[in-house]
Amino acid sequence: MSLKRKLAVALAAVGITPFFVVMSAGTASAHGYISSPPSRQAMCAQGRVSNCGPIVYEPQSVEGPKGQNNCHAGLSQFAQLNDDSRAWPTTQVGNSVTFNWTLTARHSTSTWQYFVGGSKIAEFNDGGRQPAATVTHNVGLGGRTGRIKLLAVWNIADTPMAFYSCVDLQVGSGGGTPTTTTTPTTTSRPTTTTTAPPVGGTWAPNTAYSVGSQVSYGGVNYRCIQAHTSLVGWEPPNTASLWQRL
Ligand SMILES: [Cu+2]
Repeated sequence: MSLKRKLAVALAAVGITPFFVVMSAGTASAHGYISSPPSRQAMCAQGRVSNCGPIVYEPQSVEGPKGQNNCHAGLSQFAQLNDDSRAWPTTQVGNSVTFNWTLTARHSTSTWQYFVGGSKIAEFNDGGRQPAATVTHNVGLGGRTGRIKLLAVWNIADTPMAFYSCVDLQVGSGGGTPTTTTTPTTTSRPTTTTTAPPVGGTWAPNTAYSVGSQVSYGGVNYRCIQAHTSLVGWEPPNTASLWQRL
């Protein structure tokens, strides 16, 4: 083998390495969902809606083939998300809404789409770029009022798949920012939506916490004030609506 040939082989090997790194990152089970205003899967994960099934453990996993017009990506295990007969809580908003996505895997993205009643009301084209861990879009609701179910779709650039989030909104007049109204309050909320017993010890993600559970985080003790299943990013110092500092 000539020196030139050896060099070519070596370069090819180097070139393959990052390819495998990218592939292994792509197999992560974590993806993304709309965290505020709370999507249906966020409502379930936070314990604000009960009897949701396994979505409470992985609100970021509503993934299915592109082009669907439903809330559960066609996945039978998440069928509850598509059940409009459930009493999904709404978030009061004005005619312009800021949607926040929490991405636990930053897949390269073609488009973000927003639908109401089957009509596309907004689209953002990322041109295949990799998004940040949080993504924010401002979407006008086109003068719609009253209760609406909005479907948001995250279309992945390098797979045939998309992620689906439905958000139930109560659209009032007068605009304003919705962020203050999405903060969970302590009034009139079911407090026994998870079955896990109180958990002591150190805070951990992907754990069901019930009201009254006590944890420590960063050397500080906290008490759970709203039942939820924890996620990375929901550490007690970041979630005053879930944890009260003791
Ligand atoms: Cu993913």
